[in-house]
Formats: sequence, C-alpha cells, structure tokens
Amino acid sequence: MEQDLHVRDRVGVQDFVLLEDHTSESAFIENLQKRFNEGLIYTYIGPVLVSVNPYKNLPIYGSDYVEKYRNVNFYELPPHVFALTDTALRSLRGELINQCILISGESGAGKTEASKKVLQFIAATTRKKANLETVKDKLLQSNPVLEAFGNAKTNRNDNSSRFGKYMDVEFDFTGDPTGGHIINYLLEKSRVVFQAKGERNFHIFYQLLAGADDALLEKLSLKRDPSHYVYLKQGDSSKVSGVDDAEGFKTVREALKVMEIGDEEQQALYLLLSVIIHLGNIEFASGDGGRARITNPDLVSTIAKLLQCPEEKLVKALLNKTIEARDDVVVSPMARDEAVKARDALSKSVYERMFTWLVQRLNRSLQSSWEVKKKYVLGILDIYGFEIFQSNSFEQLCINYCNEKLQQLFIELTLKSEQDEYRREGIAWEPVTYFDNKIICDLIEEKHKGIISIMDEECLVPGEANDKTFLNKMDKLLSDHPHYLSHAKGDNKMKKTIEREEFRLLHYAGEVTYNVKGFLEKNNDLLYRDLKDAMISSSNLITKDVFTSSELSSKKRPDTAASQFKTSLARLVEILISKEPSYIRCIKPNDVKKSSMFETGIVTHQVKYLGLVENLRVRRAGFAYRRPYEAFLNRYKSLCPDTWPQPKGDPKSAVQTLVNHLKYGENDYRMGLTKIFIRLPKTLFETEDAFQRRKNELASLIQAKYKGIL
Ligand code: AD9
Ligand code: MG
Repeated sequence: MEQDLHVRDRVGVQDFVLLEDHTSESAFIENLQKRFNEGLIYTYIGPVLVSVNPYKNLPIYGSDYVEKYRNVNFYELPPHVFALTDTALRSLRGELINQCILISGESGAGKTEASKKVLQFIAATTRKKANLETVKDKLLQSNPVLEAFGNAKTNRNDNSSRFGKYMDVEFDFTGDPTGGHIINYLLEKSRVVFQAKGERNFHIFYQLLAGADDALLEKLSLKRDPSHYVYLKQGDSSKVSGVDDAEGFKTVREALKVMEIGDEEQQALYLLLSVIIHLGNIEFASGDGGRARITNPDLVSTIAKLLQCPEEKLVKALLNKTIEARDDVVVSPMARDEAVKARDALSKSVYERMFTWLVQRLNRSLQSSWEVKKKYVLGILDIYGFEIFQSNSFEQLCINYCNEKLQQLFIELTLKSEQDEYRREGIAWEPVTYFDNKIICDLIEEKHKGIISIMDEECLVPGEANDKTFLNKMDKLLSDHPHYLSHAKGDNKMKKTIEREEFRLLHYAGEVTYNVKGFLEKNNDLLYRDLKDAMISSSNLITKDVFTSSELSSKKRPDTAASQFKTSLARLVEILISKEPSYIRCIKPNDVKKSSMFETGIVTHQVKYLGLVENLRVRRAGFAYRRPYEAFLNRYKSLCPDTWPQPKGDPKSAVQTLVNHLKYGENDYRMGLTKIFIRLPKTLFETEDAFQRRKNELASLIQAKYKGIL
C-alpha cells in the first residue's frame, strides 16, 4: 500500500484489489509480470497470497526478514509468506482459533518451499526454551526425512513431492509449540517399479547407494552404482545436476537421529530398501508349460536373508498364487508376465507400507513429551497440484480429483467468509455468481453413479470385467454428463480426438484425457496372499509391524485404492473446514526451471484454473478494500485538522470526520461495525497519495524547524 504513483507503475500493485481494471485477465498477468521482473514474487488478492516461483534464491528469508515481519499488520509491509504466517499465528494465539494454510499450485510451482518457509517462521518466532527447541527441531527435521522417501526427480521438478502431506503444528494456549502430527496421502508407489525417461525413483534409493559406507553396502549386498539396478535406472537419469546424493544421505541420517529413529530402526529401513532394489533384478523366464521360472535364484536367496524370511517360502510366493474361492483353496503357478506383476506389486506394497510406517514413527516422535491440556493447531497442506500429462492414468485421476475437492473448499470458504464478513459488519452486498465445480466432484465421487463407484463395481465382477468393460459402462451411464466425454460421444471438432480406450473429463482446471489401461488393476491394488504370507514370516521389525496375519484371516475385502482415497479426502475436508484458512496460490513462471523467465502463456493458464481472476472479482464485487477503524485512522489522521494530531471521540466517528473532510462520495464507502469498507481502489489511492504529500510536507516542516533551531 505504501507506494506512490510512479513506483506503482513500475512494480505494479501489491494487492490485486487495487488494480484499476480488475476484471481482465491481461491486467492481472501484467501486474504479476511487472512485479516478477522487479524480483517481487508475492502479491495479494486481499488475504490470499499469490507466489511466483523465482527459481533462484532471494535474500528475503533471513532472520532480518523474520524480524521485520513479526507482529506487523498484514498491509504495512510488502506481501510475503511470513506476513501470511504471522497473521495466522496471531489469530491462533490471540483468538485461540485453529488455523490452516492451504498451499496449491501445479508441480514445481513452489508449494513445498512455501511450506518450509511457514515452518521456518513459526520456529523462529516462538519462544526460545530448551524443551521447545527440541520440538521445533523435530518439526523442521521431519521434512528432510519425508522428502528423501516421498520425493523424486520428475521432468517437472527435481524435488517433486510424490505424496500429499498435511501437517499440524500444535500449540498450547500461550502459543508455545508443543508438537505436531502428519497425515500422508496417496504415495505414487508405481514409481518404485517404473520411472519415465528423465525421471528417478524416490531420492532415498540413490542417497543410500551414494552415501552408505562400504560396510553397510556390503551388508546389504549392494553395489554403489545405481545402473546395476533395474528399478533405479529406467529413467536413465540417476544423477540430478546440483544434487549431491551422498550429502543428502548424511542429512537424512542426521534428521533421523533428531527424530529419535535409532540405529536398529534405521537398519531395518535400509534392509527393506535393499530388498526392494534386489527384487527389481529378479529375472523370470517362461519354463515348462508356460510356468514362470527364476533365472537368478541366488538373488532370491540374498533377498530372503536380507528380509530374514524362509527362502522356500519366498520362492514359492514369487512363482505361485493361492486363490480362495468360497471353501476351496487353489494354488496355481503363475506365467512369466504374471510373476513379474506380482513381484512389482510386492515391491510397491513394501515401499508404501514402509512409508506409512515412517510417517507414524515420525508422529510418535512429534508427540509432545509433556501433558498439554488443550491444543491449538496450525495445519499446513502441501498436496500435489493438478496434473495434465500426454498420457494420464489412475494416479492423475486421483490427484485431479483431490484438486477438485480443494478448489471446491476454496470456493466455499472464500465466498462464504466474504459473505460472513459483510453480514458481521452489517453491510449490504450483492452476491456474485461463479463456477461451482461441485458437479465435477459429484461426477467422480457420487455413490452408485460416480466414476469411483462404477470402477469399484467393475473390480467386484470376477473374471469378466476389464478396463474396457469399465469404460463401456461409464460411456453408458455418464454419456449425458456435461463434464464427461468419450470416444463414443466426442465429435471430430475436438482439438485432440479421444481414442477408443480413453475418456475425457472437463475439469475446472482444463480438459484431461485419461487412458483406462491399468485402472482396474491399480484400483484393486492386489497383493497375492502368498507374498503377504512371506512378508509376515519376515523378522524385519518394520515388516513385522506392517504385515500382520490378521490381514490373511480377514474375510472382508479391503477397500479399493480409489475408495480409500475418497474416504481420506473427505476426512481432510472435514479437518480443513473446521479451521480458519489462509491460502497460498503458487504459480510456475516457465516450464524449464529458469530464473527471470516469465512465460505469459504458461502463467495465464495457471491463473485461469486457479480461478484467481474470479477470486479477485468476488473480492471486488462489494468493496475492494477494508480496514479496521483504528488502523485507518493511524495512517491517515494527519490529513484532517480535526483528527490531527489526536483524533477526538471513538475511532468510528473520527474516521467519519476524516472521510467527510476528504470528501468521500456517499457511494464510495460504507461504515461497518469495526471497519471502513471502500468500494474502489481509486478512492484509496487518492487518500494514499495525499498522505504521501502530507508526509513530505511534515518532513520538510520538521527539517526547517530543526535548521531554525541550529
Ligand atoms: V510438486 O507438486 O511437489 O512437484 P512444488 O512442491 O510446488 O512441486 P517446490 O516447492 O518443490 O515445488 O519447488 C520447486 C523448485 O523451485 C524448488 O526446488 C526450488 O528450486 C524452486 N523454488 C520454489 N520456490 C522457491 C522460492 N521461494 N525461492 C527460491 C524456489 N526457489
Ligand atoms: Mg512439493
């Protein structure tokens, strides 16, 4: 706000609500670009923070900045992630309201970095006491552990989070941090067995190979070079430029230590990692009668040793499957392809369960070590952004569904809170229409009729069903839905034709064409009982925890992957909706990870689907600007002789005197209960410019006085 006119022309406005032209997308982008070119990556839309990834380190996160932003009103300094965090923290401490910070944006836009800055600010601005320092250390150090196991190099981001993360930082009523809790969402486990060109498996595999000492590698029967291992080399990209995996391993080990994960548990983790790496190198051939045969049995015996499970059991499980049909138990040998799939399913399952174990283990360490009567929390949500690839599969459907849900929450909460504020302040307001994406959420999740239900039903049909029948069923049941298109329905005028095995959803963020291949298998997420059984017989302390015999005896079919995800998302929405939200909307300026490069097309697309212009429109529909009477008065009281130097009466009537003096038109503003609402930015700019002139005037007066005295 504290900018005079010519500076505003160069660096744009720091809050989009102050744009003269608030309805056009091009004015929005222009403002974003002006600021980006000046190294100003943050801009507000009212309370929402828009952040553009600078792809270079800016000197704006040091302790000087922490101090600058601490306990300062939101609008008094340039926009910053610290200001947003400070506001949330103050609301938590001052009013004891639970907070959540929702960070969204596409892959590589800067969500994870923003979440780290939030944590950094919390750690730096809370009290320094020995026991609190331990808590803060743990909160900060949980990050490198999770990033090692849950992040990977993708073609979009060298450090891409392949899981969703929601983290609560817990406080007592004095505002001291006392602990934390993490919930993880849908890890992209297919990466364990396959990586696209240019991509890698999860960081931890490469860190282990690069950073383990010779003795550990020998114990794990591993060679240092990842190119020996099928699971680690498919992307042809085992080195990431600028990343030192050995150093990374050191960081992870230190972080594990801070998290009180000791040697024994660490060894169990490394053993399982090595088991997975070796599993990928098992080779199957087609033997007698088409049965699979293992051509490198020595490797299986190594794996059995590392896993501490009976070798025969493992071999048997890798080659046969037992299927229970009613009262019958049928053991049948698998064909080569089937065995490869079963082996991959095992690797994925071991990794996924190990990851969940790790999160639970971190949570145990994050629990406060002393009794806290009542906890208040600030939650941080860093979840995968909307994904549109050349070829999109089950994982993208889940990720995009998640984004639909969050967008819906964003719409509900921003509009709702806007309406609430007008109501609370007693201001009349004309509601704005907006695109409500509930229709797409329903298309995916509605009971009986939605895509997930149709998919689950197909998963239940024994033998007959496959991806194709699933697609046919959707075509039949969803053909009238305005957001569903298929080969059968798509016409030739489309930009990209829909192939026979594809369907297309018109998401709020754009059209995504999904290929149904593998949908049912991924949704079923089956691990044959023989392999489970082998895992149950392992003495590794993690597998003992995550594979239990109750799984085998349970007659109940576990929920499908999509249903589990749906349930966890519903729970997430409940968690978020009960808190006061703040938003960080992250934007990626280009697709090549370069600094100082602002590609208008790429940015425009994101601005569109994040609904930012719409957001601004809603914000501007009533009153562009609002400020508590005290704050308004403090800044502008020098502009009226009746309020300067000391305003008389209560702040509201003093503001009334002030705006009368400034000749605000009757329709330019409204007086709420505690705040003044100003309709157009122009009014505020004029006041602000008058203030700047007055400030200079006062400064020269003081100078003259000072000189006179001399
Ligand atoms: V993904 O959906 O997990 O693939 P994110 O999390 O949105 O994605 P991330 O935070 O990992 O993206 O940012 C990507 C890279 O951009 C980082 O590794 C940094 O190199 C770079 N980045 C992001 N934000 C900043 C920043 N504020 N300052 C400097 C940044 N560099
Ligand atoms: Mg991330």
